[in-house]
Amino acid sequence: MKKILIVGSTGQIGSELSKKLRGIYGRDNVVCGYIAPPYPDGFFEDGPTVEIDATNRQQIADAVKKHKIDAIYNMVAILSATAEKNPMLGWNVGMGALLNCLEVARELGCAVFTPSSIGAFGPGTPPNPTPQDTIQRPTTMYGVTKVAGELLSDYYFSRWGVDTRSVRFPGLISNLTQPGGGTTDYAVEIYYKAVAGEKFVCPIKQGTYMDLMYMPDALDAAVHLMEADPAKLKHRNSFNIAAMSLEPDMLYQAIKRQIPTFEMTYEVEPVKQAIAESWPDRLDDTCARDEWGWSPKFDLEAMTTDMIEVLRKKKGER
Ligand code: AKB
Repeated sequence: MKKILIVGSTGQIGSELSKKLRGIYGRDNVVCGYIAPPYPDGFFEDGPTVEIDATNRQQIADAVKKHKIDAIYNMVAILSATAEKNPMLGWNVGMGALLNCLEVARELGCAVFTPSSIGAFGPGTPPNPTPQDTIQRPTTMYGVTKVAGELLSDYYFSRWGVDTRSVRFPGLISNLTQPGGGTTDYAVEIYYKAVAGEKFVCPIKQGTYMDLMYMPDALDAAVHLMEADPAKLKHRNSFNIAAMSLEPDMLYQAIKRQIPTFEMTYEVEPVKQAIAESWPDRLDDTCARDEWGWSPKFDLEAMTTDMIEVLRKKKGER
């Protein structure tokens, strides 16, 4: 059975990915790397864990050797709005973690999955639809690290034969661990506010379209790509994947259909708005569909129903 190390396993994606991978590969075959609290509920009881600062290569190498790891999922990132406030942090953490994972993978023979993002595109990119292979001149530090990361991962594949694979995630909507410091975080917060019976103040202007995706589809994408037949992959780092192209009012109306008392107003945050406007409206994911069978399950209505149900249950438990 495959043995997996998740670096950055307590964040928005990592906390759900660990459960998904343990369900597929077995509890003891997925080792969760962590650096600092908060930890998801049951984190230390649900399976093996290891303290790892991803900017410390030796700590990653030690964990890979100790647990005989075959594949590293590198989920470490400083999201777009935070990286814009502290660009050096964004670069050092994003690139430091990736380079360390790639070097350890090269030396010890592991595969590496690293998410890229819609943030890897910029204002010069065709926005609708954004082709798989196109102009990538992002204007954010987050985007710069994502483009550099895609290139570096392809370099490690072509130069050293390291099995590197990646998808460009849209803004992810989820209900286990909240994101922090992202431009698309509004699309998660809106659900928390609606279920709490509170008004939501949206930081993104009405009419600003971005790709969004429900977490179960994002996790499926990572697993399917990592399980794909390498002979069928013409691309590697990184695949466009898409599920929904939405603007804030569409989310608001979808929630309002289920919670009619819900209210939203706008108070645009200029940094987030500028980032959002520099990103595509809708990615073309034909290559992912053709090369490894990508196909999302959740649309806006299905996601909204599920989000509200899960968040209501969580609220009831408290
Ligand atoms: C962000 O908003 O920074 C992330 C992303 C789209 O990569 N959610």
